[in-house]
Amino acid sequence: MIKGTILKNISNQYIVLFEDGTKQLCVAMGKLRQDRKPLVGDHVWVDEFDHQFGIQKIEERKNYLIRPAIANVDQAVIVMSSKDPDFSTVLIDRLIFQIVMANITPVLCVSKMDLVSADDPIHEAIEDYRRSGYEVYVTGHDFDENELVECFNDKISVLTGQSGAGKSSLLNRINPEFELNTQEISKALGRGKHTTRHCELYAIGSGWVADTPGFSSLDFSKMDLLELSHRLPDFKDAAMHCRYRDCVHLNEPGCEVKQGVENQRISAIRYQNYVDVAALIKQGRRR
Ligand SMILES: Nc1nc2c(ncn2[C@@H]2O[C@H](COP(=O)(O)OP(=O)(O)OP(=O)(O)O)[C@@H](O)[C@H]2O)c(=O)[nH]1
Ligand SMILES: [Mg+2]
Ligand SMILES: [Zn+2]
Repeated sequence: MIKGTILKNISNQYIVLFEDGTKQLCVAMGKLRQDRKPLVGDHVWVDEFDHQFGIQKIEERKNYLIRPAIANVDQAVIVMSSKDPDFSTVLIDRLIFQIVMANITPVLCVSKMDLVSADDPIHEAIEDYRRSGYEVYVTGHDFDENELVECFNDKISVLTGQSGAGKSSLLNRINPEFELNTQEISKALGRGKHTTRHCELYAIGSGWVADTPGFSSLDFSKMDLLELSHRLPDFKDAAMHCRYRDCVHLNEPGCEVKQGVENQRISAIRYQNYVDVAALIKQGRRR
Protein backbone atom coordinates (compact mmCIF):
# COMPACT_ATOMS: atom_id res chain seq x y z
CA MET A 1 0.00 0.00 0.00
CA ILE A 2 1.05 3.58 -0.66
CA LYS A 3 0.74 6.37 1.87
CA GLY A 4 -0.69 9.76 0.93
CA THR A 5 -2.73 12.79 1.98
CA ILE A 6 -6.14 13.80 0.57
CA LEU A 7 -6.04 17.22 -1.07
CA LYS A 8 -9.50 17.44 -2.57
CA ASN A 9 -12.84 15.66 -2.52
CA ILE A 10 -15.28 15.63 -5.43
CA SER A 11 -18.36 13.62 -4.46
CA ASN A 12 -17.05 10.04 -4.08
CA GLN A 13 -13.60 10.65 -5.50
CA TYR A 14 -10.51 11.97 -3.82
CA ILE A 15 -7.29 13.52 -5.09
CA VAL A 16 -4.48 11.98 -3.04
CA LEU A 17 -0.91 13.28 -2.93
CA PHE A 18 1.61 10.47 -2.42
CA GLU A 19 4.89 10.82 -0.59
CA ASP A 20 6.82 10.71 -3.90
CA GLY A 21 4.99 13.88 -5.01
CA THR A 22 2.61 12.28 -7.53
CA LYS A 23 -1.17 12.76 -7.36
CA GLN A 24 -3.86 10.24 -8.13
CA LEU A 25 -7.65 10.17 -8.29
CA CYS A 26 -8.82 7.56 -5.74
CA VAL A 27 -12.07 6.05 -4.51
CA ALA A 28 -13.01 4.99 -0.98
CA MET A 29 -13.20 1.25 -0.43
CA GLY A 30 -15.76 -0.85 1.45
CA LYS A 31 -16.65 0.44 4.87
CA LEU A 32 -15.01 3.79 4.22
CA ARG A 33 -17.85 4.63 1.87
CA GLN A 34 -20.46 4.78 4.59
CA ASP A 35 -19.30 4.88 8.21
CA ARG A 36 -16.05 6.75 8.10
CA LYS A 37 -15.86 8.79 4.96
CA PRO A 38 -12.41 10.14 4.15
CA LEU A 39 -11.91 13.89 4.61
CA VAL A 40 -9.61 16.42 2.98
CA GLY A 41 -6.47 16.43 5.17
CA ASP A 42 -6.71 12.72 6.00
CA HIS A 43 -3.55 10.64 5.85
CA VAL A 44 -4.54 7.47 4.00
CA TRP A 45 -3.24 4.14 2.68
CA VAL A 46 -4.05 3.38 -0.94
CA ASP A 47 -4.02 0.12 -2.95
CA GLU A 48 -3.83 -0.19 -6.72
CA PHE A 49 -5.94 -2.77 -8.56
CA ASP A 50 -7.34 -2.97 -12.10
CA HIS A 51 -5.93 0.48 -12.91
CA GLN A 52 -7.98 1.89 -10.04
CA PHE A 53 -6.72 3.39 -6.81
CA GLY A 54 -8.68 2.58 -3.67
CA ILE A 55 -8.36 4.16 -0.22
CA GLN A 56 -8.19 1.22 2.21
CA LYS A 57 -7.35 2.82 5.51
CA ILE A 58 -7.48 6.23 7.20
CA GLU A 59 -4.88 7.03 9.85
CA GLU A 60 -6.13 8.29 13.18
CA ARG A 61 -7.12 11.97 13.00
CA LYS A 62 -5.55 14.60 15.19
CA ASN A 63 -8.80 16.59 14.95
CA TYR A 64 -11.49 17.35 12.38
CA LEU A 65 -14.06 19.93 11.46
CA ILE A 66 -17.49 19.14 10.05
CA ARG A 67 -18.14 22.39 8.17
CA PRO A 68 -15.73 22.85 6.46
CA ALA A 69 -15.11 19.09 6.26
CA ILE A 70 -11.39 18.74 6.88
CA ALA A 71 -9.10 16.70 9.14
CA ASN A 72 -5.71 17.13 10.84
CA VAL A 73 -5.82 20.91 10.95
CA ASP A 74 -2.89 22.59 12.76
CA GLN A 75 -4.11 26.15 12.63
CA ALA A 76 -7.12 28.17 11.55
CA VAL A 77 -6.45 31.61 10.14
CA ILE A 78 -9.36 33.93 10.84
CA VAL A 79 -9.52 36.37 7.95
CA MET A 80 -11.31 39.52 9.10
CA SER A 81 -11.56 42.57 6.86
CA SER A 82 -10.88 46.03 8.23
CA LYS A 83 -13.94 47.23 6.25
CA ASP A 84 -16.52 45.83 3.77
CA PRO A 85 -17.69 43.77 5.64
CA ASP A 86 -17.12 45.64 8.92
CA PHE A 87 -14.37 44.63 11.34
CA SER A 88 -15.92 42.85 14.34
CA THR A 89 -14.18 41.68 17.51
CA VAL A 90 -17.41 39.87 18.43
CA LEU A 91 -17.13 37.70 15.34
CA ILE A 92 -13.35 37.21 15.68
CA ASP A 93 -13.75 36.09 19.28
CA ARG A 94 -16.64 33.74 18.51
CA LEU A 95 -14.48 32.13 15.84
CA ILE A 96 -11.57 31.90 18.32
CA PHE A 97 -13.87 30.13 20.82
CA GLN A 98 -14.99 27.59 18.19
CA ILE A 99 -11.44 27.01 16.97
CA VAL A 100 -9.87 26.38 20.38
CA MET A 101 -12.72 24.01 21.23
CA ALA A 102 -11.88 22.02 18.07
CA ASN A 103 -8.31 21.69 19.39
CA ILE A 104 -6.88 23.95 16.70
CA THR A 105 -4.63 27.01 17.07
CA PRO A 106 -6.27 30.30 16.03
CA VAL A 107 -4.29 32.90 14.08
CA LEU A 108 -5.67 36.29 13.05
CA CYS A 109 -5.22 37.92 9.66
CA VAL A 110 -6.74 41.39 9.19
CA SER A 111 -7.37 41.97 5.49
CA LYS A 112 -8.10 45.05 3.37
CA MET A 113 -5.78 47.17 5.53
CA ASP A 114 -5.26 49.36 2.44
CA LEU A 115 -8.72 50.78 3.22
CA VAL A 116 -7.93 52.25 6.67
CA SER A 117 -5.97 55.33 7.71
CA ALA A 118 -3.07 55.41 10.16
CA ASP A 119 -5.23 56.79 13.01
CA ASP A 120 -8.05 54.25 12.62
CA PRO A 121 -9.11 52.62 15.94
CA ILE A 122 -8.56 49.23 14.28
CA HIS A 123 -4.84 49.53 15.02
CA GLU A 124 -5.56 49.52 18.75
CA ALA A 125 -7.85 46.50 18.34
CA ILE A 126 -5.04 44.66 16.55
CA GLU A 127 -2.59 45.51 19.36
CA ASP A 128 -5.11 44.16 21.87
CA TYR A 129 -4.93 40.73 20.15
CA ARG A 130 -1.13 40.86 20.02
CA ARG A 131 -0.89 41.76 23.72
CA SER A 132 -3.18 38.81 24.46
CA GLY A 133 -0.65 36.50 22.80
CA TYR A 134 -2.31 35.89 19.42
CA GLU A 135 -0.32 35.82 16.21
CA VAL A 136 -1.70 38.64 14.04
CA TYR A 137 -0.92 39.37 10.38
CA VAL A 138 -2.13 42.34 8.37
CA THR A 139 -2.67 42.22 4.61
CA GLY A 140 -4.12 44.32 1.83
CA HIS A 141 -3.59 45.33 -1.77
CA ASP A 142 0.15 45.85 -2.34
CA PHE A 143 1.09 44.47 1.08
CA ASP A 144 4.06 42.15 1.49
CA GLU A 145 2.72 38.65 2.32
CA ASN A 146 6.08 37.04 3.21
CA GLU A 147 5.48 36.77 6.95
CA LEU A 148 2.06 35.27 6.46
CA VAL A 149 3.43 32.80 3.91
CA GLU A 150 5.99 31.64 6.47
CA CYS A 151 3.34 30.90 9.07
CA PHE A 152 1.90 28.26 6.70
CA ASN A 153 5.13 26.23 6.52
CA ASP A 154 4.96 22.56 7.63
CA LYS A 155 1.31 22.84 8.68
CA ILE A 156 -2.22 22.23 7.44
CA SER A 157 -4.09 25.52 7.78
CA VAL A 158 -7.65 26.55 7.06
CA LEU A 159 -8.77 30.05 6.23
CA THR A 160 -12.02 30.99 7.87
CA GLY A 161 -14.07 34.16 8.19
CA GLN A 162 -17.15 35.80 6.79
CA SER A 163 -18.04 35.89 3.12
CA GLY A 164 -16.30 38.75 1.34
CA ALA A 165 -13.46 39.05 3.87
CA GLY A 166 -10.97 38.33 1.10
CA LYS A 167 -9.84 34.75 1.82
CA SER A 168 -9.69 33.63 -1.82
CA SER A 169 -8.20 36.97 -2.93
CA LEU A 170 -5.43 36.54 -0.38
CA LEU A 171 -4.49 33.10 -1.72
CA ASN A 172 -4.56 34.42 -5.29
CA ARG A 173 -2.17 37.21 -4.28
CA ILE A 174 0.21 34.66 -2.74
CA ASN A 175 0.05 32.50 -5.87
CA PRO A 176 -1.82 33.82 -8.93
CA GLU A 177 -1.80 30.30 -10.41
CA PHE A 178 -4.49 29.24 -7.90
CA GLU A 179 -7.03 31.30 -9.90
CA LEU A 180 -9.65 31.04 -7.14
CA ASN A 181 -13.05 32.60 -7.72
CA THR A 182 -13.61 35.86 -5.90
CA GLN A 183 -16.61 38.12 -5.84
CA GLU A 184 -17.57 41.64 -4.91
CA ILE A 185 -19.01 41.63 -1.42
CA SER A 186 -22.39 43.15 -2.37
CA LYS A 187 -23.01 40.25 -4.74
CA ALA A 188 -21.77 37.63 -2.29
CA LEU A 189 -23.93 38.96 0.55
CA GLY A 190 -26.93 39.45 -1.75
CA ARG A 191 -26.94 35.76 -2.44
CA GLY A 192 -26.41 35.08 1.28
CA LYS A 193 -23.92 32.43 0.24
CA HIS A 194 -20.19 32.04 0.08
CA THR A 195 -18.44 32.30 -3.29
CA THR A 196 -16.19 29.42 -2.25
CA ARG A 197 -18.27 26.24 -1.89
CA HIS A 198 -15.91 23.32 -1.47
CA CYS A 199 -12.79 22.64 0.50
CA GLU A 200 -9.43 22.06 -1.15
CA LEU A 201 -5.82 22.15 0.05
CA TYR A 202 -3.32 24.33 -1.81
CA ALA A 203 0.47 24.09 -1.48
CA ILE A 204 2.09 27.23 -0.09
CA GLY A 205 5.78 26.96 0.78
CA SER A 206 6.14 23.68 2.65
CA GLY A 207 2.59 23.85 4.01
CA TRP A 208 -0.99 23.26 2.89
CA VAL A 209 -3.78 25.82 3.08
CA ALA A 210 -7.50 25.25 2.60
CA ASP A 211 -9.66 27.94 1.12
CA THR A 212 -13.01 27.22 2.70
CA PRO A 213 -16.44 28.81 2.85
CA GLY A 214 -15.71 29.40 6.55
CA PHE A 215 -17.65 28.11 9.52
CA SER A 216 -21.23 27.95 8.32
CA SER A 217 -22.83 28.39 11.72
CA LEU A 218 -21.60 29.48 15.08
CA ASP A 219 -23.69 27.30 17.32
CA PHE A 220 -22.83 27.57 21.02
CA SER A 221 -25.73 25.56 22.43
CA LYS A 222 -23.67 22.38 22.84
CA MET A 223 -20.42 23.95 23.96
CA ASP A 224 -19.06 23.09 27.40
CA LEU A 225 -18.51 26.34 29.30
CA LEU A 226 -16.00 24.93 31.79
CA GLU A 227 -13.90 23.54 28.96
CA LEU A 228 -14.00 26.82 27.04
CA SER A 229 -13.09 28.78 30.15
CA HIS A 230 -9.97 26.67 30.61
CA ARG A 231 -8.91 26.47 26.96
CA LEU A 232 -8.98 30.15 26.07
CA PRO A 233 -5.35 31.25 25.71
CA ASP A 234 -6.21 34.67 27.18
CA PHE A 235 -7.36 33.16 30.48
CA LYS A 236 -5.03 30.17 30.80
CA ASP A 237 -2.35 31.57 33.12
CA ALA A 238 -4.78 33.36 35.43
CA ALA A 239 -7.32 30.51 35.49
CA MET A 240 -4.78 28.23 37.23
CA HIS A 241 -4.89 30.55 40.25
CA CYS A 242 -8.66 30.94 40.63
CA ARG A 243 -9.88 29.87 44.08
CA TYR A 244 -12.17 27.18 42.65
CA ARG A 245 -10.91 24.64 40.15
CA ASP A 246 -14.24 24.68 38.32
CA CYS A 247 -14.34 28.48 38.18
CA VAL A 248 -15.89 29.69 34.91
CA HIS A 249 -14.89 33.31 35.69
CA LEU A 250 -18.36 34.81 35.88
CA ASN A 251 -19.42 35.51 39.47
CA GLU A 252 -17.19 33.25 41.54
CA PRO A 253 -15.24 34.77 44.45
CA GLY A 254 -11.45 34.64 44.21
CA CYS A 255 -11.49 34.63 40.40
CA GLU A 256 -8.07 35.58 39.02
CA VAL A 257 -9.43 36.04 35.49
CA LYS A 258 -11.81 38.81 36.63
CA GLN A 259 -8.93 40.27 38.61
CA GLY A 260 -6.78 40.15 35.46
CA VAL A 261 -9.43 42.05 33.50
CA GLU A 262 -9.54 44.72 36.23
CA ASN A 263 -5.74 45.06 36.19
CA GLN A 264 -5.80 45.18 32.36
CA ARG A 265 -3.64 42.09 32.07
CA ILE A 266 -6.51 40.35 30.27
CA SER A 267 -8.39 41.95 27.37
CA ALA A 268 -11.70 43.46 28.52
CA ILE A 269 -13.02 42.98 24.97
CA ARG A 270 -12.37 39.25 24.97
CA TYR A 271 -13.77 38.90 28.49
CA GLN A 272 -17.02 40.66 27.52
CA ASN A 273 -17.38 38.50 24.39
CA TYR A 274 -16.77 35.45 26.59
CA VAL A 275 -19.46 36.53 29.07
CA ASP A 276 -21.97 36.96 26.21
CA VAL A 277 -21.16 33.52 24.79
CA ALA A 278 -21.43 32.02 28.30
CA ALA A 279 -25.02 33.32 28.36
CA LEU A 280 -25.71 31.68 24.98
CA ILE A 281 -24.30 28.37 26.24
CA LYS A 282 -26.53 28.51 29.32
CA GLN A 283 -29.61 29.37 27.24
CA GLY A 284 -28.87 26.42 24.95
CA ARG A 285 -28.68 24.07 27.92
CA ARG A 286 -32.01 25.24 29.30
CA ARG A 287 -33.76 24.44 26.01
N1 LIG B 1 -9.49 46.90 -0.87
C1 LIG B 1 -9.29 45.58 -0.82
N2 LIG B 1 -10.27 44.75 -1.29
C2 LIG B 1 -10.05 43.42 -1.24
C3 LIG B 1 -8.86 42.87 -0.70
N3 LIG B 1 -8.95 41.50 -0.74
C4 LIG B 1 -10.15 41.24 -1.30
N4 LIG B 1 -10.84 42.36 -1.60
C5 LIG B 1 -12.17 42.41 -2.24
O1 LIG B 1 -13.13 41.77 -1.40
C6 LIG B 1 -14.10 41.06 -2.17
C7 LIG B 1 -14.32 39.64 -1.67
O2 LIG B 1 -13.14 38.88 -1.81
P1 LIG B 1 -13.13 37.27 -1.81
O3 LIG B 1 -11.68 36.91 -1.88
O4 LIG B 1 -14.05 36.71 -2.83
O5 LIG B 1 -13.71 36.92 -0.35
P2 LIG B 1 -13.86 35.48 0.36
O6 LIG B 1 -13.48 35.68 1.78
O7 LIG B 1 -13.12 34.44 -0.39
O8 LIG B 1 -15.43 35.22 0.28
P3 LIG B 1 -16.25 33.82 0.26
O9 LIG B 1 -15.58 32.88 -0.71
O10 LIG B 1 -17.62 34.22 -0.18
O11 LIG B 1 -16.25 33.30 1.68
C8 LIG B 1 -13.62 41.15 -3.63
O12 LIG B 1 -14.38 42.15 -4.28
C9 LIG B 1 -12.17 41.58 -3.52
O13 LIG B 1 -11.76 42.36 -4.63
C10 LIG B 1 -7.85 43.78 -0.22
O14 LIG B 1 -6.78 43.40 0.28
N5 LIG B 1 -8.12 45.11 -0.30
MG1 LIG C 1 -13.72 32.63 -1.28
ZN1 LIG D 1 -11.99 32.30 37.55
